[in-house]
Amino acid sequence: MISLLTYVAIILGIVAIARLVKVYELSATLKGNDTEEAVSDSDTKFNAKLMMPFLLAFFAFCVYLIYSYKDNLLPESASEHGSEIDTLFNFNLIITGIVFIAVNVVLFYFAFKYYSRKGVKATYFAHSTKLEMIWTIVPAIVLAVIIIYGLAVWNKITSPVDSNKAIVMELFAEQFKWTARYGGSDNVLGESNYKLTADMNPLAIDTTDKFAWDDKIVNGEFHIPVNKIVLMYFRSKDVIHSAYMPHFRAQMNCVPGMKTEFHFTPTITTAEMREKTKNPDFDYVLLCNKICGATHWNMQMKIVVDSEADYKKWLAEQKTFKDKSMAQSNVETKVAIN
Ligand SMILES: [Cu+2]
Repeated sequence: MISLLTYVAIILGIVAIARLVKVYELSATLKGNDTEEAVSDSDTKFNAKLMMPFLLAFFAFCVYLIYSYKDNLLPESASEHGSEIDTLFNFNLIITGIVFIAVNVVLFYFAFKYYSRKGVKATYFAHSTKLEMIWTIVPAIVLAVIIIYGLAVWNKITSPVDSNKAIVMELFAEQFKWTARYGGSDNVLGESNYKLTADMNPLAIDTTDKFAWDDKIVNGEFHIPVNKIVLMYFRSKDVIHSAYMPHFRAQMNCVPGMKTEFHFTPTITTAEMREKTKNPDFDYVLLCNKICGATHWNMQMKIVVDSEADYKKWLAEQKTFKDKSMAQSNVETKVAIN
């Protein structure tokens, strides 16, 4: 594929140089004010005729691109609200697609149809109220529909959720990794304050807050149960990151010094999705979608969607914040003694 593109680029480069030489010759002739000689009728006609094959080749290339990259598209959405996002996306794609096709057809067809002919003058008018009304009002209506529909979907998806009915957790972003924290047995996240950030306390958790003691902190991968609302809070240690979970059609900025939130309900377990995609290695993934530094590209964490029983089993195996800090302080004490 790359080699084919290289050949195409070389051929286009040669064509471009040939045209530049021609332009140089034409401008030399024009300097002698001999315009009739410079642009011959047959030249204009030839260029006009090229417009239609170019248009067809251009659309064929677009279709080829869509076909060859279709495997990189996301599988069906794995969250409750995801289908609404997909419908909204497709609605926008259809509208912009219609405009894209119409504009290009008209652009090249008119250039072909109305090429310069000797003795034929173009109609000239300086102003047309009717025309200006059409090209102002029609796009205004279409844009209003797109924006109002988009806002309605967004308001529905982000409407507040009862935290008692949800699994409360947090995603903590830093250059260049993610850490997940769960509310623990009380399902409440302990308070945090960026001023408490320390080597021993990288998540800046308030250790005096009892709600924090049973919090579970996990790295590498995190699990969520299927068909349960997951209420996620987001924080960042350093710069703005963006928590992006493409399969759940979910994304939220992680901003230093403040908490953001998003909630969604996963509907397909990892095992089910592996069957659906016929890919035994399929995994849901959390990515950073804001260029945040040198290894931003690799800032990711695996997400596992489990049955509720499996999720509970996994969570029970994770150490609590208190256990972890006790273990940590024991190590510190031993080091001090030695
Ligand atoms: Cu990042």
